[in-house]
Amino acid sequence: MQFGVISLLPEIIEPMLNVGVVGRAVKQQRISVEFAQPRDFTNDAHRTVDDRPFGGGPGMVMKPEPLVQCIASLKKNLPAAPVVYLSPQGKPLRQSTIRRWQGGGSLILLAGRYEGIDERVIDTHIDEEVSIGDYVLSGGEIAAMAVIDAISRLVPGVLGHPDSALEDSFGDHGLLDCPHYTRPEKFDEKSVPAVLLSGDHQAIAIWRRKLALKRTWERRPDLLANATLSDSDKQYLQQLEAAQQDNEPAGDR
Ligand code: 9WO
Repeated sequence: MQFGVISLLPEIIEPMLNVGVVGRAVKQQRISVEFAQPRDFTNDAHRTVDDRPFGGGPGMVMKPEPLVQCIASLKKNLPAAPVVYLSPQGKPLRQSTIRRWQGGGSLILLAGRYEGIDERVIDTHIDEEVSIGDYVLSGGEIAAMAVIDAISRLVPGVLGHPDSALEDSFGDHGLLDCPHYTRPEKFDEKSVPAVLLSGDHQAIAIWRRKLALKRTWERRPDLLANATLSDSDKQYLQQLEAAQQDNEPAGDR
């Protein structure tokens, strides 16, 4: 997977390329990251990349010319890469988008600063504008890092266990993950659910599926609309709905 990243502050992103899952992927040459610096595409002595907003108001806007030249420069090596702008105004990022981008093999990420970028860059040079959540950061770098991390762990060979990328939250079924436990068996007066110690692999799989469904139903019911559900999954969800209608205390479900 080849990434191009446009940023005024690549120093924010660089450390992640040396550590953890992403660091290993870089060292194994399964991913690469090429940076483009907008200041390198200015002509004035001050290397100006921002300017005052037309119409007035506070803050500064990133000038279009250096950004468009950064995109063109990265496209020399990544001609087929979609160009993604990270912003709170973007469409919510989902695991399905991450999978699609990974499948494409290359991606250009534009991390903005200040109050944003000139809208005409978005109109004609950005393929997708995406948000990683409904909050405002001081720049797009942390959002770009989230995208690089999420894609990298899907690249073949990057994770040790080939199934571990598929089996977690959103992996194949589009549900939240079930709870996890490790030793000790008793901690803070709380025991590990007995089924997990039973050695009955089928009972464990059923228990995990139910807890994934219950959590998703409780915390993120919006995800159920697009989840892959079997008939017994649907039956269990109807059970949860019925119990709620009967006003059963949540702890009894
Ligand atoms: C700054 C600002 C200051 C005063 C009034 C309104 C304001 N809006 C912004 C703003 O949105 N700045 C952005 C900073 C411009 C684009 C890059 N920045 C950014 C990206 N902040 N947060 C993101 C982001 C990206 C993806 N998902 C969530 C947040």
